[in-house]
Amino acid sequence: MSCRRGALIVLEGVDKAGKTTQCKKLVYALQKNGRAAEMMRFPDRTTQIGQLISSYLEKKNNLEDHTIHLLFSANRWELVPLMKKKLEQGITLVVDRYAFSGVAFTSAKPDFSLEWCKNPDVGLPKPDLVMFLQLNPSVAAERGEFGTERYETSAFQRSVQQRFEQLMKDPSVNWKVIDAARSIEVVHSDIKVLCENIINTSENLPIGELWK
Ligand code: ADP
Ligand code: 2DT
Repeated sequence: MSCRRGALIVLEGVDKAGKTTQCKKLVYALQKNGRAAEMMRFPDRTTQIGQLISSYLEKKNNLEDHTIHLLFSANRWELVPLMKKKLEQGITLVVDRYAFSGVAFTSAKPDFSLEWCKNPDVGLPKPDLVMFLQLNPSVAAERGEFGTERYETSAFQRSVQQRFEQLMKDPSVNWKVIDAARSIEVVHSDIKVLCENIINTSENLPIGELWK
């Protein structure tokens, strides 16, 4: 007898858009409604590859730009067997950043095309829903200072935002843009409705392949 699968739900957006806050609230709300749900985040800094990525982000090591891009992708691929297993067990996965961040951040660097950046992630489990938390950089700035990690500057974040906008033109991905300038609770209730719907509509569908 086949069990209904969980949904693969991704939250994307620039720094301080509220991704982590909303992922946690969503998982809690789904669980409270009796749904099996778990949070994941990329990069997953706990694996060996993840530790290499983490020291790169903390500027403790320097890696060549193509190399770090491929490591971010490898960090997703190494988690794919676990993700598939959980989805097949009926667990909904709420993921803080995915391949879209991978492409948006690397392609914001000079001389990287969107196409080259997408390639290593082609064939990953395709999210049933990708919510983009849209936030104006000036509002993001009011949410506190940038940290000290790599990429945490407003000029770089503006380029990342432009790359996300290009990625969102792709109709093969189920994008939903969420106005993240509203209160945490208002954003949460929008997200919850979208997710309850997608969990119901994807439970009998096979897991898709990203960008294929
Ligand atoms: P991200 O994961 O996108 O970087 P976070 O969820 O860590 O963002 O939130 C960044 C900061 O902004 C945190 O201090 C958080 O409490 C605050 N924050 C998140 N959502 C909102 C919101 N809708 N309105 C105001 N502040 C918010
Ligand atoms: P946080 O852990 O604060 O989300 O920061 N990034 C992320 C990439 O450059 N490529 C990727 O594939 C992913 C998933 C975005 C993580 C930083 O790493 C960037 C910010």
